[in-house]
Amino acid sequence: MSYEIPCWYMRGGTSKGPFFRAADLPEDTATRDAVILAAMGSPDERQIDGLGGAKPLTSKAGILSIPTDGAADLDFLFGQVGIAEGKVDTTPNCGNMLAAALPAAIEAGLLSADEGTTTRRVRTVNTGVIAEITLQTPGGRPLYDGDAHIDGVPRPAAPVTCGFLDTEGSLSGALLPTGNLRDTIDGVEVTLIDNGMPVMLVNAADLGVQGDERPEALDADTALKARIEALRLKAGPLMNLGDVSGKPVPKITLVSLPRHGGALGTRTFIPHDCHTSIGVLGAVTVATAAVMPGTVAADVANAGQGDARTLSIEHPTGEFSVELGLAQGRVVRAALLRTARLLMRGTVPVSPSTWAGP
Ligand code: NQM
Repeated sequence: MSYEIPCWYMRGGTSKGPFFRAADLPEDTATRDAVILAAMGSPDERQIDGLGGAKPLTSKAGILSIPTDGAADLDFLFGQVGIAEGKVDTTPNCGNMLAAALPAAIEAGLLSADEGTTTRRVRTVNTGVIAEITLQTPGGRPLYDGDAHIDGVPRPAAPVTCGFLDTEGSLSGALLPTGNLRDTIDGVEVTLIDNGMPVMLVNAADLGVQGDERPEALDADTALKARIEALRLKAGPLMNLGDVSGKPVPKITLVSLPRHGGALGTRTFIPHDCHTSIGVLGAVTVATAAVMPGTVAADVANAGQGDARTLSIEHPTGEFSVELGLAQGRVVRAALLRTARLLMRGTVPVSPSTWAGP
């Protein structure tokens, strides 16, 4: 027996995946995950029998609902869908998929749009982080075509602006979970920080690389990847994340001097593959470290001055601009630009043996 689940397949920033309404999915978490895995074609390293794109950035899903506690206008539960692994991880945030959550909710009839522009508070249920998202909605419909360009997406599109407050310690409990601006793990100096995404920062030179290599070259360097994973496994418990061997956090960002006039150079592992750009809350966290003297990011960063700064984070396919607001030297606000697009709307047939249907 197979069931048809309504689905809105969206690009959000430099990621993409299906969005579902929570009410259309099984309530029980294990059964819900079995449905999502079946829809995505996991576990299978090619995801050949489903919607997944066989890479971490294209093996993601969003679940939408209207909160009843009034804390936000929309609840977005993010799922990082295992590729070869039959697991949906709802631990981390994803700021790229978040950029698509509001247009998806309007498409799905969960929320209505205002005339002209629509601003709503969207809560990422995974961590409780609330973002203020603004879309263009002429005629009360999400507009996708436009002139805004983000590196990592070939075509321009309508802007989606994302503002974050209160991202400190999203999963680690504190901005600096060890209380230190830098720690030493296996003789390597690292900064362990979480301003929306738990990240371990390492100077690329300390791992014997330049930090401007192509992602494919870094992915092919098995000795480097083994070293990074060994550091990450030790960083996990220090960041209050426990045993992270099967978890997608912390991410690892190799930092280096900027080469294109930006604030600093980055190569980010998520956590085993090198990102073709950088994640949204990953970029907010790296930018935050860059403005904090004493971190390994500050060593290489051109971090600017003042309480309102825009940091251009260089990455493999260009740059990511993060606007930071500081008060007494502390980052209290972050804002950035994304774009999103509806790629397909329809239904996805699934027949997980564990589900008796809607
Ligand atoms: O950091 C990739 C992405 C992400 C996550 C990852 C993200 C974020 O590019 O907020 O957006 O870090 O796995 O979508």
